[in-house]
Amino acid sequence: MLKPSSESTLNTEQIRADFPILQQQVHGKPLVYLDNGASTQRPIQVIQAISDVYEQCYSNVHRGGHLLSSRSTDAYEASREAIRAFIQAKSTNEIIFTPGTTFGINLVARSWGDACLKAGDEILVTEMEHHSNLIPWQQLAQRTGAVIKAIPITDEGQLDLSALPGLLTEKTKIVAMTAVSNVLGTINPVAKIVKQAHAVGAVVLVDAAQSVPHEATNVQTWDADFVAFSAHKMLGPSGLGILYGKESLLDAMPPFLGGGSMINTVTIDSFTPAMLPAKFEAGTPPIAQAIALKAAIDYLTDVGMENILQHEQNLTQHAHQRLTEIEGLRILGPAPELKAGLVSFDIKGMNPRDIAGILDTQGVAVREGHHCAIPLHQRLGISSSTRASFYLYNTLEEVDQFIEALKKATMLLG
Ligand code: 7TS
Repeated sequence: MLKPSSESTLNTEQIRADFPILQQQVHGKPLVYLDNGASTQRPIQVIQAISDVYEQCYSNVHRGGHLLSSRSTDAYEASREAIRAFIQAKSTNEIIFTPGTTFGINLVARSWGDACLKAGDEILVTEMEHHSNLIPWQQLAQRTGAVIKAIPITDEGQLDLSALPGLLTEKTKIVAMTAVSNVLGTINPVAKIVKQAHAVGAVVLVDAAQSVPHEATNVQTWDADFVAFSAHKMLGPSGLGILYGKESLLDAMPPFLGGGSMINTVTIDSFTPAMLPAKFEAGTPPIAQAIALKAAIDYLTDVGMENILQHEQNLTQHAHQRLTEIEGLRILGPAPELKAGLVSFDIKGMNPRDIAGILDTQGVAVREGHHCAIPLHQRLGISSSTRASFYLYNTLEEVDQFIEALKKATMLLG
């Protein structure tokens, strides 16, 4: 086991000063925000970027022949380039603005899936998927007659890769997997699975909602075909996500939604689609959100993604160690060094809703429930759990406050 590091890799005091929302008290206690897996907070730089858009350059993009429209369009495209560089994609044609991870996955299931799947084909998911990376594939299977299979997990909460050779066959057309589990925190070996999937001719979609915000991402090293993530989980605005797709695949796919901006030519009864990426951006996009995401990316890049992951793992390790002080508590998922920054747990005989309610009275915000991963909870033998999820602004002291509040909760509920 690694030793908990008391020396943070990050200057959290300086970072926290950038987050106005963290300065408040809730229920008379300093806010300890540990619900970052659901959505993170925004630094003043991102809030300022949003208000700058509306005060200085807001207009629709790619439309008007006037100055504000070209300013908005330039900023919108500059953000696309910042995202390309952040995830190391080859081209901005591979970066599609969407409303979120869920939308991006549905786009692929509809556009790629309807065109490429037929009855008897197989879709391979994992037992640790968020419903966003399950239901679109179930709907696709209903439409096409394809069959869904799942990579099982081990009792330690990792993917059981020994099952992979038996599951991956020439029938497998797509593997849809999460890079990091939103419940277990497990960091999955994406590149390894992509390699094996490609060997049988399957494409791979990576749900990166919980990984892009927490670790450096290189879509080319992964060699993934599609990668979806959300801005609101990485200091960015809500209502915005990114779908990365390899250019050759996106080029061959039919548009998902029809409307303005996604066409090249139109007659009364036909159209030809626009080139990438416009083909997949029908209608007025989330303009201010997309522009402001660049400020979030600049912030994360300045801090350094390696430093962020290291910091989160220090917090997770400290939380793991201190959680052992609580009787009847079971941590879900593997050892801290195998996880991104979160810890979910179950306490024998106690309802997560009651635990989270008491933590809230102590100023500690956590999430409870099935976390949109019902099949995973069934595999774990429970119906719900409590989750503390960390980000760059959390501190070891906050982990201690969380543990003290949890002890209070167990005393009251015990
Ligand atoms: N995939 C994973 C792995 C997620 O954790 C989430 C959101 C999504 C997809 C969906 O993202 P959206 O932005 O489209 O909603 N996860 C959570 C969570 O764990 N708690 O609240 C939302």
